Amino acid sequence: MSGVLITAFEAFGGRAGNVSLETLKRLQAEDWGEVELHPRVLPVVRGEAPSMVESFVRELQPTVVIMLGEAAGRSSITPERIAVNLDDFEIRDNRGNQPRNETIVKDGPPHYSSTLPLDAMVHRLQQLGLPAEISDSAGRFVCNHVFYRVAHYIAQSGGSVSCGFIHLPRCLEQSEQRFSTEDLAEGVKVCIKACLGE
Ligand code: PCA
Repeated sequence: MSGVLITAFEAFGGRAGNVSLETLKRLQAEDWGEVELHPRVLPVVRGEAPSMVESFVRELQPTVVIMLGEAAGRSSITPERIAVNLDDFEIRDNRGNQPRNETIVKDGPPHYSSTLPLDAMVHRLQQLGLPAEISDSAGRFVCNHVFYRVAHYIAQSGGSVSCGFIHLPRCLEQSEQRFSTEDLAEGVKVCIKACLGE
């Protein structure tokens, strides 16, 4: 059975909700058949969130790790290509941390690449009629931080886990965007299938 760890974030920056969390709840309610889906929610806190993902990976031994986050300014679903070794928070995280221009892992590589099948995911999203493109920047805030730390952990532990990050645009319920959380959940579902080669 294929184990998929999928994470979403709580609200941050004084906003009421987080589209990644609403999307995760919808995914959780679906029937996954042979796929063992492990949904988990993360605090928007540097350090704490990646440590949680690392312990989920140790505990659950998934074959795929997909982390979801909200990117308010975007209007398409954007699988991230890379995580960079830099924290430069323009706002505070939910514990008040605001590192500026700080390396995430001392002596770590400048970046890690997603090991998810990015082209296949974008193709399948577009087939569903959902705007999607690969993004070259996961930002410099908590999403990039978690992506970098988790990719580093997986690289260090020598495992073959596929790991990557998908930023979601805000949804219809939050803004004038045309996506509903149902659309976004459908989108993430095809991405999961692409990761599993289904
Ligand atoms: N988005 C933020 C952090 C949590 C989230 O959902 C980011 O893009 O870093």
